Amino acid sequence: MTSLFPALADGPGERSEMGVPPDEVRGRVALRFGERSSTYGSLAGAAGALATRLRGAGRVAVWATPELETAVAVTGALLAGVAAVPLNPKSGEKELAHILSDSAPSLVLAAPGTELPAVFGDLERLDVDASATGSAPADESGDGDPALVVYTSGTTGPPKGAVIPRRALAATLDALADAWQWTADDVLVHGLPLFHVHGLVLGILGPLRRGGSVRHLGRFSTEGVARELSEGATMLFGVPTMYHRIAESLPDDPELAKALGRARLLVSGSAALPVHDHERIAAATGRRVIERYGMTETLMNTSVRADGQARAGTVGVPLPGVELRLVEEDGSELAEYDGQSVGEIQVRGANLFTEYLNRPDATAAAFTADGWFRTGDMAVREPDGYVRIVGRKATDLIKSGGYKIGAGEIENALLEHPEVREAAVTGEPDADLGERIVAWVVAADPQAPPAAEELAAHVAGRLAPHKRPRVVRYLDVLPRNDMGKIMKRALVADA
Ligand code: MCA
Ligand code: AMP
Repeated sequence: MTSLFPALADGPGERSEMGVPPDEVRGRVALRFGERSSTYGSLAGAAGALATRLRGAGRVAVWATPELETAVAVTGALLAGVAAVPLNPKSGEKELAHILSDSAPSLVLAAPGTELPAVFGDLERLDVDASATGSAPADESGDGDPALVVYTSGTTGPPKGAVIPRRALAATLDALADAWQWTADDVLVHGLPLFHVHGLVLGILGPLRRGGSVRHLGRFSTEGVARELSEGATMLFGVPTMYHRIAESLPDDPELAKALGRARLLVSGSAALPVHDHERIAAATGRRVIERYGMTETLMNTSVRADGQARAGTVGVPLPGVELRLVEEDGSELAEYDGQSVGEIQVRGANLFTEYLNRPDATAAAFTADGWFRTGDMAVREPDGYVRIVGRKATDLIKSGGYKIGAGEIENALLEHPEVREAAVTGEPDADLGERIVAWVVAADPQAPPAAEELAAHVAGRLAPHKRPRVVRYLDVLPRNDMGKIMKRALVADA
């Protein structure tokens, strides 16, 4: 297929697809992480050198710290035609062991000096040299070849690896360029993690595909956002928790309001942006946050367009190349655009993943016979085609801080604690996180139940800190139906 990154195109006299002479492109800053940055020229050299080394390496894991090396590692793998598996550097042992055995990488790429946990065993480690120089080998990969394997939680069991082909990256990023009028002149700021689609695909690969620039904050802060938007950044990507924190800071921070007012585009995604935060930001800055809706398995499906109307509570219209329909429980398609008829969102298009790695059963269950992907998200359509998400089919999926978390995964981890006899996990509304994880626990010894902090640390250490329960409620017994199944709705109602 044609290059994923025309601005990295190498070779004498070759002109990039943007029609700009390579010399001019090569001197342009592609990536900035704090004090460190990389031009297109130096990125081409570092990623090219890495690609030469990786050629034929099968799959490679990337220890996805929020640093320059992670961007170089993923770019190098893509130039080599090798699939990258981004890993959360805060993953606990159990989660990491699962991902490593499931994805079977041939080596792990990491920034020099970062320590890797023991669970990597004797897997070969390759330090990424962000100042190396080399040329990438000729790109022979096909558009259906895997580009990324991104792990995502389901309702039960351990996370599944969504295999994302190269064509999906190109399709989704080009559709967003159309919707957002996203060009090489844009400078993006974000502080998202680099092991998920939002921060990695949209936030790093997006600017690189456009020939534009990204400034990563290392970690999100309203100060960092204000600084970068005052110093030339044009776009901000964030999850609703980040926009909530911005909305909270705005009354006392006129500089932040001024900086946001200058932005060309403020984009929110990964979960629903509450109307209250949307309105507070609009009132203080004069700018409306636009929402886009996506999923690890589908990349981006819909968005409010840059030239469209940003309406709080809606995620805009299907992106170019994405077919979207609403379907009733019995599988029949809803024809209504009435803002009322609720159906499950199903999508089809070049933006989709190909399969869950090693999980043909789960892959088959995710698609209809005619190739539509079942998102599990419930929505209505407004008369003008805008999609409004109203809920989710599965109550056992929790969205906290923009992270998708399966209740079953946390229940299993809690049950491995010796002082826990029974456990159930639910999500409840949280102004900051959208939903917070609540653990309902029956202690082995009701007189001496394990402390909430201990259970949180237990889950954080095994799975990941963002999966830890924020609240623990102790019960003598869990409510169960006649079949013995835990009645989670009764738990939530009792809270
Ligand atoms: C706290 N910490 C702990 C413990 N408690 N560590 C170990 N054990 C504990 N018991 C540490 C954490 O590691 C972290 O460390 C710090 O305390 C704070 O953690 P946390 O409470 O999780 O952070 P937060 O401040 O609540 O995080 C809010 C956040 C974050 C920054 C908004 O939730 C976030 O980055 N969300 C982005 C999610 C995302 O990118 N989703 C995209 C997937 P330290 O201080 O070192 O950090 S969805 C997607 O990709 C689709 C396609 C889409 O549509 O976008
Ligand atoms: P993930 O599986 O982590 O990629 O998360 C995908 C899920 O995030 C989707 O299925 C939606 O439930 C949710 N999501 C993403 N963007 C939005 C949005 N703008 N509004 C509401 N929900 C969203």
